[in-house]
Amino acid sequence: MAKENETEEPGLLLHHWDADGMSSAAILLRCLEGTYETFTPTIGNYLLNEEDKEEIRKLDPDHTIVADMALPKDSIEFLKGFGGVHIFDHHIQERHDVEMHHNPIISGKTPKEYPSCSWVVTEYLELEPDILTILGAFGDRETKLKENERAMNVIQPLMDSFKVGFDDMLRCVHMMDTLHKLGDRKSIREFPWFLMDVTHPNEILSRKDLKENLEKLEETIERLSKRELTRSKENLYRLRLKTPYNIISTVTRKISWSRSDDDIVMVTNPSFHPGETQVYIRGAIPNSKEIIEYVRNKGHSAGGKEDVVGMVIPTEQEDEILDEVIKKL
Ligand SMILES: [Mn+2]
Repeated sequence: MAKENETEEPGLLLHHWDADGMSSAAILLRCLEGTYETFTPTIGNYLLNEEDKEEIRKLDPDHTIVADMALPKDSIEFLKGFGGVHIFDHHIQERHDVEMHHNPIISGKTPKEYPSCSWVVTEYLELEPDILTILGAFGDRETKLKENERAMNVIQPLMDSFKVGFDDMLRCVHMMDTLHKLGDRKSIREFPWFLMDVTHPNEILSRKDLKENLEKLEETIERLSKRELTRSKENLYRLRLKTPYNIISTVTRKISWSRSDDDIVMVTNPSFHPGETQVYIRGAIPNSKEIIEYVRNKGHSAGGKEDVVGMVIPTEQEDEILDEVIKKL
């Protein structure tokens, strides 16, 4: 991979906007030769939209490396139009027809063995696990890492050598993840360049800007979760936010956890992306699968689990879609 980029055009290093994506990109930057442009898609979109594509066309990359993002086929086809595509990932996804698609999870390995993309990249490059390797894992797994003995056997000695604890590492990734929660895409793209020189967690913990971000977000989440809900059905409670921050999942979880298990909480926010409404539903959802399918069949992004559904729908169709969703609740 090192000698590949011998032309004038930079390579494109496209990474997820979260702590794992930024850490994986930083590991790659340490090893790549030639010039690279870091890029993250529009926050919240697991695909390349027209704006993203326009920017990539302007960059006209020689080739692309994708880290920690399961992009759909048409986005990958778009990238292939510029040159070779190499993918490092750990999400469940279809195997793409590209130069290289390295994803141990689709080859049958378990998330316990590969808790993050940073883990995948570290192993692929035959590096010793270090601060960046474990930052990615903390970002994606948080406290669940404690149950992963295999991963902890790598993480614990590193934390000991840094003289930091589990909570300090968690704080690092929470600080890093403030960037996407605040929608600060520019800083996300710059962060791997800072991260690639980091050797100790204190270099992250001491970043004043990230500390301030964290305080601002915590204060906002606290305030919004205390807002009065409207009751729109038997056990369905709703809240409409108008926040430029990507915090709907945290706010919904906080409200839901403070209420009875029989309640359903639906939170909407039309102010993160203009024209799009984020929707989060949490609690005693009788049929989350059916709701996800309904929204996907309408051509919109939706996902979730038994007790949580998240979606992004056009604001102009919000009432129509949510009326149908509510009928199913
Ligand atoms: Mn990841």
